[in-house]
Amino acid sequence: MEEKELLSLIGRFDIVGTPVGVERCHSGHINKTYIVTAVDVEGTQRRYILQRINSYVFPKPQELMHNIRIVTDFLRRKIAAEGGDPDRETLTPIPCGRELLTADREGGFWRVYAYVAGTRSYDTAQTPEMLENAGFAFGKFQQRLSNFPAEELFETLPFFHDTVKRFGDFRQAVMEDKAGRAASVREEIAFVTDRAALCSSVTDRIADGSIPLRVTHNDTKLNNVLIDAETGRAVCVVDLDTVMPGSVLYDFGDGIRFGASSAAEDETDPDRVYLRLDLFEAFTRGFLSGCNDALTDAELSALPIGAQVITFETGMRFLTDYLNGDVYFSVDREGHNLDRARTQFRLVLDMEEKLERMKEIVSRCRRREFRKD
Ligand code: GN1
Ligand code: MG
Repeated sequence: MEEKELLSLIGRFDIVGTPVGVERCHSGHINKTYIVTAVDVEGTQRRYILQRINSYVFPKPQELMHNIRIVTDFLRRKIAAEGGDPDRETLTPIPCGRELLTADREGGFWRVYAYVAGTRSYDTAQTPEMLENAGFAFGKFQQRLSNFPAEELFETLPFFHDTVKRFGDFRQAVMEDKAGRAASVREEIAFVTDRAALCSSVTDRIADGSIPLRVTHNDTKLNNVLIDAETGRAVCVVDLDTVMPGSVLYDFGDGIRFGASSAAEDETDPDRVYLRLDLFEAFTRGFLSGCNDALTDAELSALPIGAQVITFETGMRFLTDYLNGDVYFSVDREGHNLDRARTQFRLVLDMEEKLERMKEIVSRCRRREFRKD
C-alpha cells in the first residue's frame, strides 16, 4: 500500500498531530506493521504503530479488539494501582471514533497503538540479564491477569495451543500435500510422527485438572516485549492478539523456545541450534520471580516439558505450513518455513538430552528469593 494511503488511514484515528512519515517494520509473522511519525503544531514528534490485521488468521477483528480493549483497560488499572506508568507498561490502543479499528477499501482492518518511546525489541537476547528481564515481564503479565474475568474474552484462535489438534492438522497436511513438498521432507515428517505421544503431555494435564487454566499471553517470544534502550529493563509486553485462557506451561515454554535458543528461529544451519542452559536459567529466574510464587507444584515441575512441547508444536506448525504452501506464516524466501521447522526440531532433540538439567535448574530457581520490582 502506498504511503499516501497509509497516512490517510492513520489520520482517521485519534492521534496527536499530523502524520508525516511511515516506515515498514518487519517484525512478526502474522500482521503487517508500520511505524508512523506525526508532528503536532508545536513541532513535537510522536510515533505510532499502524497494523493491518491478518484476516486469514483473525477473521473476527472486532472480537480481537474487544479482547485487547478489556485486557489493556484491566492492566492499566492494575499498573496504576501498583504505582507504575500505564502509558509505558501496557499497550495503548488508539480509538477511531468509538471503535479501535478502521477498514480499508479492500475490506482489510487496521488498528493503531501508541509507540512506547525509548524502547525497542530484540530477536536475540544480548545478555542473559536481558532474557531474565523479559522473563520477569512475562511472568508479571501473567500474575497481573491472575484475577482477570476470563469469561469476558472471546477465544480469538480456538484450539491455539491444542497440540493434539495441531498434530491432526499436520497429518492432514501430509495427506493432502497441497504444495507437492511432502516427498522432499520425509525425515522431518518422521521426526514429528515419532513423537506423536508428546502432543498430549500438556493437554492431558489440563483435561484432568492437574494443571489449571489461566489467562495467558500465548506468544511470549522475546521480541514481544519492549526493552528500555537505556536501562535494558523490560518495559511492556506487546502482541496481545492471543491473550486467552491457556496454560502457564506454554508461556514459559515459548519464552524458552525463542529466547534460550543459541540461534535465530530461522537459522539455516541446524548445527548451530541448541538450548543455552545459561539463558534457560536466566529466563526461568525472571519468569518465576515475575509470577511471584503463584504457580502450583504441578506447574513448576512440568515447566521443562512445557518448553519441549511448545517447541515441538511450533516446529510442527511451521512444517504444516510448508506442506500447505506457506499460507499462514509470512515468508521471505523459498524454504523459510522449512528452515524454521528444522531449527525447532533441533531444539526439541537438544531439550530431550537436557531435560534432567532443565529440571535441576527449575528446582534451583524455585528456592531463590524473589526480586522485589
Ligand atoms: C506467530 O505474530 P508473531 O510473529 O508474534 C504466531 C505464534 C508463533 C510465532 C512463531 C497468531 O507470532 O503462535 O509461535 O509466530 N502467532 C500466531 O515465531 O499464530
Ligand atoms: Mg503475534
